[in-house]
Amino acid sequence: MVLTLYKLDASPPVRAVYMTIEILNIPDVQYVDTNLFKGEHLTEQFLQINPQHTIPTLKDDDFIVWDSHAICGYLATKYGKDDSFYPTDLKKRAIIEQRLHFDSGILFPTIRGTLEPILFFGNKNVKEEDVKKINSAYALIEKFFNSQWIAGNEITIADICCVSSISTLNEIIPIDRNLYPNLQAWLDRFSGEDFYKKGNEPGLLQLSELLKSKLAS
Ligand SMILES: N[C@@H](CCC(=O)N[C@@H](CS)C(=O)NCC(=O)O)C(=O)O
Repeated sequence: MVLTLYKLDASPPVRAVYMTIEILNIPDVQYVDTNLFKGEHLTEQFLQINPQHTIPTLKDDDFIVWDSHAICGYLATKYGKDDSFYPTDLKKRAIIEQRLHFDSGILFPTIRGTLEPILFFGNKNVKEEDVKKINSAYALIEKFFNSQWIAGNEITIADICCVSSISTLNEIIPIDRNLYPNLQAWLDRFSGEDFYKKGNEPGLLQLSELLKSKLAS
């Protein structure tokens, strides 16, 4: 059985999958660079694999799935020693799904809407409307916390998917600790974790440096 992940290290949803792979200790994943800046996601070969032309995309033998949330759920279910990382309990699972949809529907579109004009179309600043969207996303998620992790007392795929996005937004508009103390405390909780250091920080740094260079050029 061979797992292949089509990826670009700087991509937030790819980093969510990296962290999931680290947490689950999945060995022998093959990584295939798919450079969006060179249009490698639009080749006939990649479109055969994923007609939506997004990364991350996972191939597990002849089974293919894309979207980080679906991939993390698949890997957690297949490789988790127990179900704590993606609980099957009805209500725990429902809260996790809500956080994942928040990531898909609010956090990631905010990142994409803010960064695409800068990284791909030559814009030289973060638009005021995007600053507002980012702060409004922070204000919403701040109210989600009633436990240590984002969907309960144990770390789940909801934390992993949301932190790849929130750590990215934090590079664009730093979180104001006074306004969003729960969010900042949650983000700080990851900094000592090996899976975060290996799975998120290198790609986050790449993206942050790319952003700075585009804004300065
Ligand atoms: N909801 C998707 C978003 C995936 C996505 O849009 N990835 C970006 C890179 S960060 C991409 O592949 N963009 C190329 C395209 O949409 O053509 C996920 O969580 O995987």
